[in-house]
Amino acid sequence: MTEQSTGTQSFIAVLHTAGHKYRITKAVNGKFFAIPKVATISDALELPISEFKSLYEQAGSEEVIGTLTAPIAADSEIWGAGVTYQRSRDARKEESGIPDVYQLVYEADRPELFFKATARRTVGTNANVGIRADALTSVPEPEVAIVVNKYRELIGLTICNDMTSRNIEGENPLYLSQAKIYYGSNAVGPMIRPIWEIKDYSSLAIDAKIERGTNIVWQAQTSLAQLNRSFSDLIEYLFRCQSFPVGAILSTGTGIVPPLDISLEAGDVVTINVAEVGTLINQVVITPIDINEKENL
Ligand code: DO4
Ligand code: MG
Repeated sequence: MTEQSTGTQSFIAVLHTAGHKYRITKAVNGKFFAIPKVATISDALELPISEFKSLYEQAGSEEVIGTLTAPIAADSEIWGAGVTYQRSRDARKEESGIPDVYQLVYEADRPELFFKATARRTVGTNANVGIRADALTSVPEPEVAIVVNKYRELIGLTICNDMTSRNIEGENPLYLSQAKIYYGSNAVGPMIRPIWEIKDYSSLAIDAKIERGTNIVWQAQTSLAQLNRSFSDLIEYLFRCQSFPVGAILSTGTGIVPPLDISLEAGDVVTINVAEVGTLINQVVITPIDINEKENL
């Protein structure tokens, strides 16, 4: 029997084990099981979805023990899409000295796509995310991320916190890479919900908050119904003129952005919940250092 027919939820989870930094498993009821013939997310994303699903459904006999980490592999590429929600467009226009580019990209056929992270710059749930020591203002970007195999098939959904150094991007959009890519600038997880277990993802609720000590300093919500692009359109553009032999994770953009007077501080806790997908929780540190080398190796 499949999880769908029994109503039990399952997730694609990655564990840091004694022998493997990024071991793929199937999580059911708090336990993690080996998936036959598949050791990593990259192995899974090299297979057509029908083959991977069939192996995934066979998992359940060999339990794997380890610590939950980001649902990626050592060679994963994580990409971002930008200005895909009206709220993101408006926030960029407010913060930027050059607002027109955001209006133009929101309306254009071609989406904004950017390289976001490698495994080294990515953490999972309950790990630390970073704010740049040289940024004046930093914000979380709570996003639904799509996991796509090498055949452009959508395998599942996860959550991405596309951490952003707001004043650096605001000063000049050409500083985007510095605003978006640094140690600890990306959190993904906690796990991947297989797409075949989600009946209708078109309007999943997305909630986020920043806690500082015992106070909630910001919280907001949106839904995937507000996304101004389709997943298939984003995938089609991502795969134009390039291939992804071990698949890719594409974060689909933020629909909630804090007001200009809110900036992350060390010690803050960022929580992002996406219905049917899970809750990603990260504590904030100031990062001149390689978070993954310090904490997760
Ligand atoms: O244009 C800059 C990046 C936008 C972004 O990351 C988002 O809208 O989520
Ligand atoms: Mg973003």
